Amino acid sequence: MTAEQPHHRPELDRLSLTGLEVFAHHGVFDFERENGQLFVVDVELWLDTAAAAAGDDLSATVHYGELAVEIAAAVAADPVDLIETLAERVAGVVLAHRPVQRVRVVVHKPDAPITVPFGDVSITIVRERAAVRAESPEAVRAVLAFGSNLGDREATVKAAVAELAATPGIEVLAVSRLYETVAVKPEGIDFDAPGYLNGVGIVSTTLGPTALLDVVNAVEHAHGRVRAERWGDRTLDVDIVSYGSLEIDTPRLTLPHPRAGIRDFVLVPWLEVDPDAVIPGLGRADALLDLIPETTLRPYVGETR
Ligand code: A4P
Ligand code: MG
Repeated sequence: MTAEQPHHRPELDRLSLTGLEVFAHHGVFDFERENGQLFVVDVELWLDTAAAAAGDDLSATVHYGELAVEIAAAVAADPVDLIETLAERVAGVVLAHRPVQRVRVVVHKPDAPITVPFGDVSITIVRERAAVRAESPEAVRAVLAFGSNLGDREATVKAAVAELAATPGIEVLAVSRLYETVAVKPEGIDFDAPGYLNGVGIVSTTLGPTALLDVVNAVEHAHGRVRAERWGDRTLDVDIVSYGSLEIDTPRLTLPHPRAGIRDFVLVPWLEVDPDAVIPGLGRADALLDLIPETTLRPYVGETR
């Protein structure tokens, strides 16, 4: 079935420019409009630099010095209420450069008027050149697993789903309920660790598998995910359970996810939204679930205090 076949787009190169500081007057409050504050912008550009490298030709790539000046000018321009709006503006400036196929923009507002102590607040968006989307022939069905055991777990997972749904090239087809689950650590089940909320989403995507991983990593990052220890506590984990019928094992990406078939916290929510779910190469999810001896998971009914 063609819809299940991944399209093989060559991997693009990446150029990044981070920590660009601009003083500007964005915000919803009058004092923000009057006084102004610091905005910090990171951009990551996906483009093919082979031609530029072959000819040592600056015109075939993006001049990062000029780009920095353009972004700074765009950020300093007309004040807007939201960092979301600002991020869109920056993405537009970057995509105006022909060689850029895709861009990730992060806008930080480190001095935002928040009444409790905080480290940073930022928005991350990923935008593609329209032609790239149009060129992508087929949409592929992918299954994503969400997990969170730190912070406001429910809000984080819901925000992650919304961010994925808002990403060009991703359409969210179904989302399971959330399940309360006990943390699995390399040593086994850990009742002392904070409990997880787990859920599964089914998406249709025109992004290639690595591009999809880039997006889910960006969403994790935007929710303060830090990677300290294996299977450590986390604000947000988004794994790609499967991508069409693709089976690959590369340093960054293994598909299907190697442990999906032994995890009730993946199989149960997945079966809820797709009773005929199949793990490529492994078989039906319901049969795999039957092999798991006991389960501690239960549907999440909201915080009990
Ligand atoms: N990576 C390779 N393949 C994939 C894929 N299919 N999807 C790479 C996503 N990422 C993939 O992942 C480590 C690296 O795996 C990434 O850099 C990516 O390039 P990570 O998210 O940084 O770390 P992780 O989540 O700790 O690793 P992993 O291997 O995804 O762990 P698991 O097996 O998913 O376990 N207990 C409960 N109750 N609920 C949970 O959700 N999750 C884990 C994580 C442990 N215990 C849990 C839960
Ligand atoms: Mg993970």
